[in-house]
Amino acid sequence: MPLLKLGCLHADITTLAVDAIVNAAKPSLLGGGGVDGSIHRAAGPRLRMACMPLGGCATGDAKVTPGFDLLARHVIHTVGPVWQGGQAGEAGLLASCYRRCLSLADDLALRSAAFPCISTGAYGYPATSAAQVAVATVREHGATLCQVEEVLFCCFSVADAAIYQQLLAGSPAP
Ligand code: AR6
Repeated sequence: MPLLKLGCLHADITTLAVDAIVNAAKPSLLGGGGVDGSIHRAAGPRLRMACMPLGGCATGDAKVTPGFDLLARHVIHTVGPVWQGGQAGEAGLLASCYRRCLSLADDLALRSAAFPCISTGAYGYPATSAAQVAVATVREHGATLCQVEEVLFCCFSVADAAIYQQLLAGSPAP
């Protein structure tokens, strides 16, 4: 069983040539702003067509489509929780997003996947707490019999990348 390698980078996720990029989508899966809007623009209109029959996606769940015009072969769409102060099960739902995405990637025998910082934009989840959930959940998955060999945390800001760098180095986040 290969060991799961974790990394982070400061990039636009639509430029990554990985087996799957993850989209921080809305429940309708029909496109929106933020990373969702960028992914739909870069993938082209066939992505929305592929999302239409999926029947939406519940918070904490994930669904997969082809990547169409993207370099990534697949898009795994997940719906993160809206931050409500931290007492509404947000951490569990966010962890579920990472688990479900990795489980779909395993089902498809994908080797590499890149995640944006799910829920930390329009949905308001504090960046450091979200990164702690993300890294812990992906590490837990890596301790199972998983197919995925490399997970990248794709940060759109230098500040987010610094948080992940510290967490991946084993230090407490800033
Ligand atoms: N590449 C990587 N990360 C990005 C990119 C990009 N091109 N663009 C933004 N980010 P958000 P959410 C980062 O708001 O909080 C949408 O309208 C961004 O800096 O995209 O889960 C959906 O349709 C932030 O760190 O997603 C939903 O309605 C992270 O991606 C809702 O927003 C997530 O920010 C989902 O909200």
